[in-house]
Amino acid sequence: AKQPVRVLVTGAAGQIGYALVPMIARGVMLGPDQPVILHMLDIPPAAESLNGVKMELIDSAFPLLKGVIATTDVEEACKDVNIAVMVGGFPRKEGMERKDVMSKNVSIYKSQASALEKCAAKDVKVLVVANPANTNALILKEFAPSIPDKNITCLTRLDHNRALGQISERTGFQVSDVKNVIIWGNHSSTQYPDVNHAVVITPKGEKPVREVVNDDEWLNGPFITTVQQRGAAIIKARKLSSALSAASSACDHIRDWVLGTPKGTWVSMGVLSDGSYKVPKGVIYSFPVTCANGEWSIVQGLLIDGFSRTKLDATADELIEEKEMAYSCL
Ligand code: NAX
Repeated sequence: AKQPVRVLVTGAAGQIGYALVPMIARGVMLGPDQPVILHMLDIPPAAESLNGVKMELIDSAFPLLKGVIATTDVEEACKDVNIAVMVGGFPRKEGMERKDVMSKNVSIYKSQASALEKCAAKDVKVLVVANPANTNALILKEFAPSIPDKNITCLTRLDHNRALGQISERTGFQVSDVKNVIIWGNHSSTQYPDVNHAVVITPKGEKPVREVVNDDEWLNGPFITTVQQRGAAIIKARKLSSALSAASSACDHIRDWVLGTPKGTWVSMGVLSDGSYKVPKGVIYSFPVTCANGEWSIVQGLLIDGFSRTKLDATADELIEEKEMAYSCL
């Protein structure tokens, strides 16, 4: 039998946490034959609620779940974890300046980075979900220098999946037959959902999304804004932000990273830029990646046209600005 994998979820008493922990315990993240031990962290005001989540996990009698730790102690939560999904953060409240939210999250990510550095498994894989996700991941990287840069990522898979969903809805093809969209850049409204290399698997073979959709005006306009603004549309409809889709996408992100992407398929992940596609180095930027043997690599050699170039640069500019703002909060 396989040894259990220890998975940390921070902010586990929150909305996404509540959707995510049962998925992990059912094997959605790491596979149906991989036992797990869940480490759940939240802050003291949420301790009672966190304990309620633990009670429900016990009551679910998940066969793969070999243990549950629910704690408000960061170091206890991080102890020996192999996977860390960072969902906890400080939300933007009405009337708050961006800088104030940034400052709160910088201090959270700085201290949680130190705890991971000190207590987690040396090869821990980290996924930051909490916003501003790219910049929180960058701060985490800065303050956990012994964790390899390649092991620190942020979530843009939800945006990627939203793009697949929109193409599927528009064309009538199954979402599982649409692949290789790309989310470039920041997990924010400046992200660039790019379909220039995306394909649909049709009964007559793979066809470019542009050919199947056959409406560049829609692809260059409403498609992009719908994906960029989807989070706001969910809030409007549900009066709450995306939770089950965020949790599901976080599972997709880790599963593909650990178990590999299917041949001929790439996904989007926020990773440290190495300068590929003339993206400035030193920001966490969403790229198309393939994964094998537990490592991601940026897909190389894709053609970037003028329209795309402007959009890749605009979202990079925003990330540089966020980075400067974050550093000014340190
Ligand atoms: P909730 O407010 O429901 O839950 C957040 C939880 O984090 C709360 O239980 C809170 O007590 C806890 N928390 C706060 N500070 C903490 C700390 N220092 N350590 C541990 N836990 C702490 O928010 P939810 O809807 O679950 O969203 C969580 C985060 O995901 C938010 O930052 C949100 O903006 C972000 N999102 C990111 C997405 C992405 O694609 N990257 C999409 C969904 C989501 O909007």
